[in-house]
Amino acid sequence: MAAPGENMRVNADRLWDCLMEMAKIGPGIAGGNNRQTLTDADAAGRRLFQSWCEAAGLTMGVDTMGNMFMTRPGTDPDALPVYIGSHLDTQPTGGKYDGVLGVLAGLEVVRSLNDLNIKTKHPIVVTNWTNEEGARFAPAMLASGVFAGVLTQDYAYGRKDMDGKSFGEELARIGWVGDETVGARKMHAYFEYHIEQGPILEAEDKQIGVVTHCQGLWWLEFTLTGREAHTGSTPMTMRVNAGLAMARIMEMVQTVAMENQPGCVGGVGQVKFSPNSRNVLPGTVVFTVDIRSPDQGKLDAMRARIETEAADICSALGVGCAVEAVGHFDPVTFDPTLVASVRKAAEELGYSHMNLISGAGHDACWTAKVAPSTMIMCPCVGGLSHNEAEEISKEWASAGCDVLLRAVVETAEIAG
Ligand code: HGY
Ligand code: MN
Ligand code: MN
Repeated sequence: MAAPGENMRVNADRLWDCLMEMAKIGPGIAGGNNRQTLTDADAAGRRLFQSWCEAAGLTMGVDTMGNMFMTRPGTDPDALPVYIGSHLDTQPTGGKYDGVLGVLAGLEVVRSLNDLNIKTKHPIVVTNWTNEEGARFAPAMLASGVFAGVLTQDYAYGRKDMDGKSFGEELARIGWVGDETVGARKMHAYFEYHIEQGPILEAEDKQIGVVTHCQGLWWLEFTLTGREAHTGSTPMTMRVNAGLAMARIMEMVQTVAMENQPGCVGGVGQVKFSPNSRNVLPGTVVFTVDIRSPDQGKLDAMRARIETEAADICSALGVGCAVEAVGHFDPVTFDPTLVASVRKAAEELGYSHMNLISGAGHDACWTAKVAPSTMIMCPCVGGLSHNEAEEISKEWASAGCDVLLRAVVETAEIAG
């Protein structure tokens, strides 16, 4: 006879329907989502998630960073909870699954345990981390970084978006400043299920990514100071062209990353020209260089070289150059015991799988500093993410959720 929970599976249709329902909140213009953190759309998504969780018998706790913790009690009140988390906020032109899959898969795990009437020794807590994306308020993984004690709440509250609004003001405005002290919660373990956001699993025809590591990251915010001048009447020899300096720095970043292959990436996703008028040479150019590598030495060497060569580029053009690291985490090694539990679950379920290093950053990178943590990944079509065309299949979504269910139950221990 099968042991309790031995052939557990989640309800694939219920998970998929929830994903599609959540995708209606903060819709994009091309089938994806624009549910940026601390917007009214984010608040609406939070309320929907809360209603689903409370209908599943979970109780909500919220900390002063707006992190949402939805608890299913265990049989041993002294046992630390097993957390399942990710994020409901999206990029401005985000997909329907980045982050959302992990949060709603956590809810599906709880719903499936309720259906099976399975109790666990350790409580289970489904988590929505505030501002994982870092699109509106840099850096990424802001609230989980405060939770892990890496960033201060004062720093986080003071972060400003492009319109000058602060994180603290916006969190209060949407009414999600909780009463729990951020970071006070202790975890037995943390699982995060996420789409790969890269091409490997699909190319290798694997259903499950057993994530062993996550590459490290630097976000270097450059502020270049040129001289505003007429783009027509100013002779080329008289220009102090911060826009040209930016272009040369971006080209240099590309060169540095390509010279450090394999395993390094570098690029720029956001640039702000001031005054940003088509016939005025920019007085100020602000942009963020995003570099990443699983190799600590290569990552730090790239940073040093980019900062040095950027200063030389600016000096040659008479452009002022200031740089501030606005985001960073070292390469992460996930907990070997939890990684093994994920791999075992995939094998028992008969799902094809492979080890994977996460190219994108995740809240698990910060929880790994305070608790045993690991990740599970599913493929995404063409490896595309941070694009409204981001797509997965219902089968991929539920296979990873089956693995999550099994690994979480093994870690939370079925109560007799
Ligand atoms: O930037 C990242 O890797 C994540 O998507 N926030
Ligand atoms: Mn994400
Ligand atoms: Mn993302």
